[in-house]
Amino acid sequence: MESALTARDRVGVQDFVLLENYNSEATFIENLRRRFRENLIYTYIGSVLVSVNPYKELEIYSKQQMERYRGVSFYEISPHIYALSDNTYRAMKTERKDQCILISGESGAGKTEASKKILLYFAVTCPTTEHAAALGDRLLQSNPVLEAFGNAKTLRNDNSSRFGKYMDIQFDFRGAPVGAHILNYLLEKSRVVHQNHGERNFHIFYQLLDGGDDELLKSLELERNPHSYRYLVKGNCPKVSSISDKNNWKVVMKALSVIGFATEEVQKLLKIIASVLHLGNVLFGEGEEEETYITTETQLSTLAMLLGVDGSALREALTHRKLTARGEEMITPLSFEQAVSARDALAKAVYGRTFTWLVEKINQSLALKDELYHSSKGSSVIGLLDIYGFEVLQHNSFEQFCINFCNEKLQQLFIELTLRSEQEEYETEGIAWETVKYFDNKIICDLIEEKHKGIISILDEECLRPGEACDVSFLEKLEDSLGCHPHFITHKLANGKTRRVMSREEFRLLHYAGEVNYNVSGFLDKNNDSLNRNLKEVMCQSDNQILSYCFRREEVIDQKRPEMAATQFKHSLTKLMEILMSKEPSYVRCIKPNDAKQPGRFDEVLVRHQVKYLGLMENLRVRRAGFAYRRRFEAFLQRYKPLCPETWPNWQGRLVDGVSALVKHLGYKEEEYKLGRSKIFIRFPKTLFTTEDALEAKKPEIAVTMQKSWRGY
Ligand code: AD9
Ligand code: MG
Repeated sequence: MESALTARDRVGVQDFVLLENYNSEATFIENLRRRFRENLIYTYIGSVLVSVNPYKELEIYSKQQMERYRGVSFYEISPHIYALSDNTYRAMKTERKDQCILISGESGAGKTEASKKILLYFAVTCPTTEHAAALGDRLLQSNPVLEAFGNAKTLRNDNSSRFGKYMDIQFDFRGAPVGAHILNYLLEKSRVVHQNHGERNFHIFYQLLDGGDDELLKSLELERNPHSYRYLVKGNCPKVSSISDKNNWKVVMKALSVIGFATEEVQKLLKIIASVLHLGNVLFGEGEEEETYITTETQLSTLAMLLGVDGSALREALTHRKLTARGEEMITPLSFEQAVSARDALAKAVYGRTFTWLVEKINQSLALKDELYHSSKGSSVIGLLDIYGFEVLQHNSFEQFCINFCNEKLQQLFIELTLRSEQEEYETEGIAWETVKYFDNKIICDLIEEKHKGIISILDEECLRPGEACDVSFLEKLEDSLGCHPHFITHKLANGKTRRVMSREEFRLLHYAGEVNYNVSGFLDKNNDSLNRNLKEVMCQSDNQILSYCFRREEVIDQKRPEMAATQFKHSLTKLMEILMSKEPSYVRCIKPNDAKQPGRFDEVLVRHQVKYLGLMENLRVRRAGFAYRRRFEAFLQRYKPLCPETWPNWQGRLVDGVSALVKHLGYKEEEYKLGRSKIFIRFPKTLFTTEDALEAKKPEIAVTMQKSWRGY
């Protein structure tokens, strides 16, 4: 039999806190690599779960595996997403405290897969009532629907979530799920009209063309070939080998019906999807007087039919703008470029608002039903956050700016909550708190979000000067106001010279995770996210109820300017932080092992970068400050009691005295450990390993009860 020592050499340690040299990044990565090679994709840092995407199906997610993890304490068996799910669930049930699981990592690291595994674990293992089972079904079925409409193939992930998602699951006092609610964040709408090379539009478009039957396509006046639609082939990659659009179409249609969408509603939804495709094929020409007109009249009438609006009103709204100046309405023709951008703005608005409607509709189906209201009293909630990770692309724009801002906020929360819980634990255990040094990224959050002074405020101000401001003037304003900020850089050097490596259209932010250059081109437009008023007027008269719900009359009448995109996002993040702060957090940190989406490849440079920006070393330092290992007295005694004649086979006295007798017998030195109120704290991993090895040597003599071993190293 392999000894504990050689097993450790081969597969590393299952908790990074047990690394002797915990300050070394190289040791950290080596531990990850060893485990990855053995298909051990999960490792803890204390209670944080680090997960490396295996890019292959592992046989560790079966129902039997779920049973193995039920009710078992975190450290007794090998690390797993089920262990984290089960611990969260039990903490919610026993302590009656709301929990949340925060999943982070870069695109393709496995966040969405992790969140689906957690959901499945709850659906399978929670107590079932008829209602809970039906809710579990709807909950699971909401995934394929949201993925069809909100995910797309990108260069980094064939099924990349292009929106952030936070889901609350509500449990009754018996621990059965009784309701759920989803919040969605910032859908990447620009993808509807443009995709980079090698990327696709949202899955649903391709699913409809590939999977919809002839009759359906005919009624929507669609052709099967995606090449017929300009919006679908900007990235020149309508087919993806790993994806079966046809099968997924069936899955999505079934899911919609399980969730409770009526047939007519699905028809209306599909009309909207088809209308976006037709809208992309509306083309413009320029007359001799530079007036813009539509050259694709048949397309326009099909489009009007599908949108359920008046054709001539739509034509006019796509080529003219209505303005109110000094109480008078004026109609001015749009230039060719303006018409193209009005058309694209309409496509983005129609798709984006329909997506929001879809989430609301799913929420209605998952909502806590009135008749269950009483049984849910005193119940608790588990929240699940699957949100875009830090992004650094070749070309970073407004979307990356928002995504990375979101990650700064989450990092801030993480630092605050981890430190807080460490401190609280030391206090409740009556052990002196040793302060830890860490980088506080509040300075970067302020740089972005501070009122009047931050980047978002400056951006909003520029958006309020139509005609005068442009992307470049926005950059100049940033330079004027923030040029001296230690985390903000542009091409201008303090001595008046220019930094040659940066373009004149970029600003660089020194994020906690690394440096990112943002190109300001398009910032104002994307932040404005506006739709001409006459297009809104046409849309709110639609006879498609989904559209008339999405485009309200009040919006046209109300002249007040709606919040701009970045500010809206900032406010939704503030609310999200409040929600998360009020809950007990658990963390899943996902790592992508290579860029080729291949199993078995562990690219060290790529992994090192992620370890850095996920703040894992910092996390480990906080966790290791002072003590490497801590365990409740009863768990410690239960495991090691065979090593001491006084405690074996049973200790009858107080737990603390038993632990004390045990460690004295084992020869622990005073500086090696401390006894708190309910836990023992051990300073160095070496002490624990020596004890483990002694246990291993004694194993043949030990009763079967001890066999729930830690062989999961
Ligand atoms: V993005 O930010 O939405 O672009 P995610 O969500 O982090 O990204 P995702 O969960 O979609 O990544 O995982 C990407 C792909 O990796 C999946 O489609 C699977 O093919 C693969 N994957 C991820 N996790 C696992 C796993 N535990 N087992 C097997 C996995 N394959
Ligand atoms: Mg995802």
